[in-house]
Formats: sequence, structure tokens, C-alpha cells
Amino acid sequence: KMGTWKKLGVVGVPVSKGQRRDGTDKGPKFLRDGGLLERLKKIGCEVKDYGDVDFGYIDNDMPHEHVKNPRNIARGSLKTADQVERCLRTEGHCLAIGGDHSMAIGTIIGHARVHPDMAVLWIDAHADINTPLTSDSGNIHGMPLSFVAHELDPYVPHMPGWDEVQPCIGLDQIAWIGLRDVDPLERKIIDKFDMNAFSMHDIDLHGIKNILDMALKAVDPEGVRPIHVSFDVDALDPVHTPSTGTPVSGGLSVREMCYIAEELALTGRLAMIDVAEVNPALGDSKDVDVTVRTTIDVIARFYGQRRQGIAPTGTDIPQAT
Ligand code: EXY
Ligand code: MN
Ligand code: MN
Ligand code: MN
Repeated sequence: KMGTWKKLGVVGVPVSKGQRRDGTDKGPKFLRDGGLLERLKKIGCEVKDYGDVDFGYIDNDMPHEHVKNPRNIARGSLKTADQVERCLRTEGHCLAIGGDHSMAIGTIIGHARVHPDMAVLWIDAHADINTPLTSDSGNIHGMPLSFVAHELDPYVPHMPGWDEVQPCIGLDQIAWIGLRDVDPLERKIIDKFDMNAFSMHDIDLHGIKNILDMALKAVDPEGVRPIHVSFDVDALDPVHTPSTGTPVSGGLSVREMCYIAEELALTGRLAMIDVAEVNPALGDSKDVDVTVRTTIDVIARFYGQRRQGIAPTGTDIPQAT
């Protein structure tokens, strides 16, 4: 035992209707079966499993214009928000395992009920800030940030089932790391609102240490805010996480991701982590295996597992007699 790092609750968010492919609904199961909870317990976490949010999809969810599955995503997001809020109030920290990235609509709304001042670090190849009107695909996993940001409310049309899904944070509370596939109108939003967007280009230019410092300084200048990490596994290079629906080459190395996770753990202010876009239905069994293993390795580093090693408390070096 290495001394309790922290108490946390795990919430499974088995959503797949935020994009076209089946499989992300099995993400929570594969992460659990891959030994995630045991791993966290082994490094000293006190883990409570809240099970999976019951998505229980309703039928006849006709697209709104070209936006797919609007009612199911709205419904599931509100259920997710309730479960996340309960988990945060009881455990003080929530790890949400998805699920496509539409899961973050619910996790951010739930988190904002507890910590409206949170800072959001969105680690992703994609910006996920399309509105229903700027999206080409109609896939809601490319839109979650547009639904949670106050400033974008005037740009988001009303959709059936969405009355209770209301914005809860400001755009200045969000910073991206890892961008390399940003749609033209997403870039327009980033520029118009002078948002904190750090792309792979910026990482090449400044190095991961400076970029993480800049991102944290942008969303949390005083170093006092609770931090919400929304980790899309496609932020990593597809050689590390091939089983994901929208891979983009030239991504973060495992080393860069480990650095981010270890540094954020050291802030002591991590309040909530989302893990999105693991899709065990994509690729062969080796792809799935490396995706699940790498994802669990990264998660463990957010919870205190360090590459430098951790000395046990209360156990000394055995003396030779
Ligand atoms: N920007 C594209 C779209 O809106 O469809 C691709 C979005 C992919 C989203 C992945 C989860 O990060
Ligand atoms: Mn994403
Ligand atoms: Mn992505
Ligand atoms: Mn509105």
C-alpha cells in the first residue's frame, strides 16, 4: 500500500449515439474488465463503483435537421449529470468512463452544479465545439462544448428534448490541448471568442511542459480552481489508441500524456476526469488490447502513479540480519 491517494467514484457512461459507430457503449465494460478499478485500488485509491448510467434508448428519435439522436442524447446527458452530481457530492471526485464524447455534456453539467468555477482541460485531437448549425456530420460528439458554454447559447437552436440542457460555464473556463483536426467554423468560434486552444503545432513549438503551464495559466491563473479533465483517447497518437472512431495521425505520445497526467495529479485539484471514445468494436484484438491498456495506464497517472516510482509509507528497507 502506498497510502490513500484519494477517494473517488467511478461512473460508466455507455453512450454511442453521439456518433455513427456501435462500440463506444462497451467502453466502460472493457475498461472495467481490463482491470481499471483494481489498478486504482492497488495504487491506494478508495474506489466506489456507481455502475453505468442507464441510457435505455427510446425509439423514434428522428434527426432534428441533420442532428442525429437528439432526444436520446439529451435524455442520457441529464441522467449522466444527476449521477455525476451525486458522485461528486458523496465522494468528492468522479471518474466518468465512456462512451463517445457526447458524454461530456452530462459530466460538465453535473460537475458545474457542484463547482461552477471549474477549469476544463479538453485533451483531444478535435475541438468538439461545433453547434448543430456548424456541424457537417450531425454527430453530437463533435458538439458537446457548444451546449455547455453560455456565450454560444445564441448560436444553438432549440431541439426536441433539450429544454433542460442549459449552458453552465464560460468559454474562458475551457482550454484545449492536442488539437489537430479542427473544422473551419470551429476555428471561427475559437478566434471570435479568443479561446485557449493549444494544437499539436503549439506543442511542437513550445514543448509539452510550457503548453501545460500556458493552458493552466489561461483557465486557472490563481491556481485555485477545481479541474475537470475531458480526455478523449484520440488525443493520443493512433499507434497507442487505435480502437477509436475518429483517429488522427500525429498525436500526443504516451510520454507527453503521462507528463500531463502526473503534473495535473500534483496540483491536488483534479475534481473530475472523463475518458471518452474508447471503441472496442474497432480494430483487431491487439488494437483493442493496446487501447485499453494504454488508457488505463494514463488514468492511473492521473491518480498518483508516477514514473519515478513511489516509496511506501510505513515500510522500511528490509535489513539483512
Ligand atoms: N469535427 C468533426 C465533427 O464535428 O463531426 C469530427 C468530430 C470528432 C469528435 C471526436 C470525439 O472527438
Ligand atoms: Mn472528443
Ligand atoms: Mn476526438
Ligand atoms: Mn437556450
